[in-house]
Amino acid sequence: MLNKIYDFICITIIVKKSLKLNIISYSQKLGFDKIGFASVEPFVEEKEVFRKWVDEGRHGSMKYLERNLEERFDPSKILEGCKTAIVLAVNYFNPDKNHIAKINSGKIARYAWGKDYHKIIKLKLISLAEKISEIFPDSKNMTFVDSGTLPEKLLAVRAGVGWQGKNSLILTKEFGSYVFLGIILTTNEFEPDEPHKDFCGDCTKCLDDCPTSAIIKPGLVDATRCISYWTIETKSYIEIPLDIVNNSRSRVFGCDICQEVCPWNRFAKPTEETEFQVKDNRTELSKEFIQNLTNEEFKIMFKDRSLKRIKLKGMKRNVCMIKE
Ligand code: B12
Ligand code: SF4
Ligand code: SF4
Repeated sequence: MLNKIYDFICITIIVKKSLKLNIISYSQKLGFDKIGFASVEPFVEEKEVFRKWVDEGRHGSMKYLERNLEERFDPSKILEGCKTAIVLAVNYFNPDKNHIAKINSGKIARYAWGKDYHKIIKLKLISLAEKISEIFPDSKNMTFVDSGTLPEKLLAVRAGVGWQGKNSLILTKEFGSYVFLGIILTTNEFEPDEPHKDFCGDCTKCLDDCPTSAIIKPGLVDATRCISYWTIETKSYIEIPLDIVNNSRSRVFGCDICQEVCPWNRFAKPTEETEFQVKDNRTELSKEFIQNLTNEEFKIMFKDRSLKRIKLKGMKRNVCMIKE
């Protein structure tokens, strides 16, 4: 009798492992570069760090971050019966020799060189979620990318996808920090992976080199001091503060400085995702080009790119960031 129970347990473990491998291999077929599985216990301490960050107003005008605090740090409150968070990462790195923009030109952050990642990652996540439903017909699955709903970076660390660097971003040994994250919450239980170890060591390069001192302590960014926030998240009629403009290093849309200085990004490899290849060779935009751009041209040119988010008005406002 005991032997039979033992055999049953062994078979169950083997079947579970092989189904997990099945999901991993399907994720690779879809073009995900990394995958990890995390349990979904609430993040208790991190919730308090986040609450304080919001209370101090460091989220600026991103009001969506004030909502649903309890759900955000407890995935089972978002998906009833949730057992696992599957964390996916896609490398989006494109090499570029000119980190410094040409005179009278503004740099676009790397994440916006190809097509808008939100749609591309979402479609991949949906395909993977469908595969999970096929294998586990009783499971419920939800997909997330860059949503206000979940702490994607904390889940990525717990799932062993990467560690949270002092610049607050997820770093991977294979691709550095130029990876997008996507999450699937599922009611199916998968064996969790080991959380990722921290490999920042004594390095403080990102803290030292952030031009606006936005990294207020290791792992925590004050959005209201961050160039990325000012050039992407704020309404076009809001003037960018002078001390941010004066230290802009000609970043006209987003900012990559705390990633460009990171030693781990020496290991970044070009992305294999065709949708993230550089479009029209536009990694920077000249002041003159932006000033002469019409609404129609802007709409056509940036139709499927992240830049369209700020509209032409936002782009023209951001011209103040371009140094002569
Ligand atoms: C709001 C937001 C922003 C804001 C605020 C950024 C920030 N760092 O908080 C702004 C607009 C500034 C921004 C900018 C960028 N963003 Co953004 N952003 C988000 C979003 C939606 C939420 C992040 C958040 O919750 N911030 C609030 C702070 C308080 O939370 P936190 O950073 O996780 O901080 C926790 C840790 O500090 C931890 N903690 C506590 N103590 C300690 C101690 C140590 C040592 C450590 C390491 C951690 C730690 O607890 C905190 C609270 O939970 C996420 C998607 C998501 N849902 O997670 C994308 C996301 C983080 N963004 C992303 C990207 C690509 C960017 C940019 C690179 C874009 C660009 N090139 O301009 C920049 C990078 C700027 C930077 N250095 O962070 C990617 C990052 C991918 C990656 N490899 O990590 C994400 C994950 C979107 C995605 N799905 O891919 N972003
Ligand atoms: S994105 Fe730029 S401004 Fe924001 S923390 Fe990094 S280096 Fe500083
Ligand atoms: S620059 Fe140094 S401290 Fe900052 S994220 Fe990279 S390794 Fe960590």
